Amino acid sequence: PTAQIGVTGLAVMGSNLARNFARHGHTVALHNRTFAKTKALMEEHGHEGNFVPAESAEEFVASLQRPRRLIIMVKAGAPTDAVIEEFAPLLEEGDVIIDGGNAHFEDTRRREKSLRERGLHFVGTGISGGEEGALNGPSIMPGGSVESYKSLGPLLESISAKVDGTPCCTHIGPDGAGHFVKMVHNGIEYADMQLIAESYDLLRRALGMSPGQIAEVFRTWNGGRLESYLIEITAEVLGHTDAATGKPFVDVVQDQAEQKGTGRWTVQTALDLGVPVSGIAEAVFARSLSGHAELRDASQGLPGPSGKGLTGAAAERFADDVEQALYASKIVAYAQGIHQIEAGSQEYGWDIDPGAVARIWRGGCIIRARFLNRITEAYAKERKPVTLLTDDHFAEALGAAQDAWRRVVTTSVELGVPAPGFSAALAYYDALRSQRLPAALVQGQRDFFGAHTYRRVDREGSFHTLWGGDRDERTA
Ligand code: NBP
Repeated sequence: PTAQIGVTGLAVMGSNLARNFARHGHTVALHNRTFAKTKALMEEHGHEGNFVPAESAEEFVASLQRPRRLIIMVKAGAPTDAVIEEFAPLLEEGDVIIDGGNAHFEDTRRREKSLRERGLHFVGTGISGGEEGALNGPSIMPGGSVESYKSLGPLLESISAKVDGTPCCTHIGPDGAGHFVKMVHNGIEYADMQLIAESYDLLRRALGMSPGQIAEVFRTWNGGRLESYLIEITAEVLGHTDAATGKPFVDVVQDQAEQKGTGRWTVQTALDLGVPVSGIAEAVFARSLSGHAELRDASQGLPGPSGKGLTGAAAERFADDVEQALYASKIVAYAQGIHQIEAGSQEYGWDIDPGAVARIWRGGCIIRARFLNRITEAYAKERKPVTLLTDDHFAEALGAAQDAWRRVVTTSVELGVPAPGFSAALAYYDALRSQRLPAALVQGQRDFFGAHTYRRVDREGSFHTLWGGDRDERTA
């Protein structure tokens, strides 16, 4: 056998990963259910490196050096289980099956457990960066055992994106940790995109700027602390003119955002873990709201505010205000996502280092951004921050941004421009800084109607007030 790694599932992601491995000097075994795809890949790109095409599963497995490492890049869900079942019986103890698809981490936990019992390593791996990333360097988030990473890690690190010479790939933690972190990455991506979209909407509707002018604003922002892939492509999209109509591209696209489900998984999981990811949730809901055409049609006649737009000094500074609001809200989205990663890590015993996660998100993936360096620094400190918001750097940035952030939310409310991402982020910030929350009243209500009991600020124990009687307090 000559191949160091094998890829089965040669649609766009699998093909590009295989080519990426080959370009880095690895011999790559190729397999796909439909052999025509394998042949097509060989014809088009066979000259790029050392490939070993295989028609059958047996041939494919036989071409792999031991411990065998084979990456499955097929459609997530039942196809992944089918492929695992096809290959597992052909493998031997210590071999490593890698699932690079977008699997739910609970599926990954189940598969890992069952394959571990059969003496095989199973590595659920998050891969971000889309087709382009798969070919030129993605961000890679592998789960699975420490032992599997010893033989697999160097291969994955060699094809990953690099930032300052550091690979955007690290062992995240056991079993489903990699797919969990990829899921939260996508949740943060939803929030990031929503916040950028709200910034554009406010600049357009409050200041009357054209998409082309707003593209320029984003280009400027991309030269500063907001520098990131998403800001960069936003400027490109806003600056693009539709060839057929000559109109701004953004004006000819239907305003109904679609989703594949990883944002929804993030929020569902956060609900289960009891983690308040309000910014990510608003982003997911904003997409589903946009898709409800019937609600929006029926609501066209609803009255709006009398405010028209900004003028004078408020207009002058508004773009700068939005930049501040965007940066502050982005910090909140990442703080919430990291909280979820920490909660998942605790629940499942993964021991994930948030600083290392931020480090491998600096390149290759969709949310790659300059400010991720700051997150890595925050978690490299002797005393880890309880929340990203209270790390010195971020606390200072939030403090400096908050007046502008409040003005932006106020303006959105006054003009009737929805900004659920900005408002949710600000409400989260204010909730964390509040000494007392009205949750005390909620506890009183719960005790009143359901005898759910409450704890007191001044004494240990649980209490219940006899609301229907003499209102005496009892120890519960
Ligand atoms: P697809 O998700 O479109 O899957 C197509 C591949 O799955 C083909 O190779 C197909 O084989 C194979 N397949 C199917 Br469908 N059912 C099968 C079965 N029962 N047995 C064996 N093979 C089967 O490919 P993709 O877009 O390249 O994505 C691959 C994975 O990577 C997915 O999990 C996706 O969510 C994830 N991902 C995608 C992106 C992206 O940007 N596209 C980014 C990150 C992750 P055939 O040729 O014989 O039909």
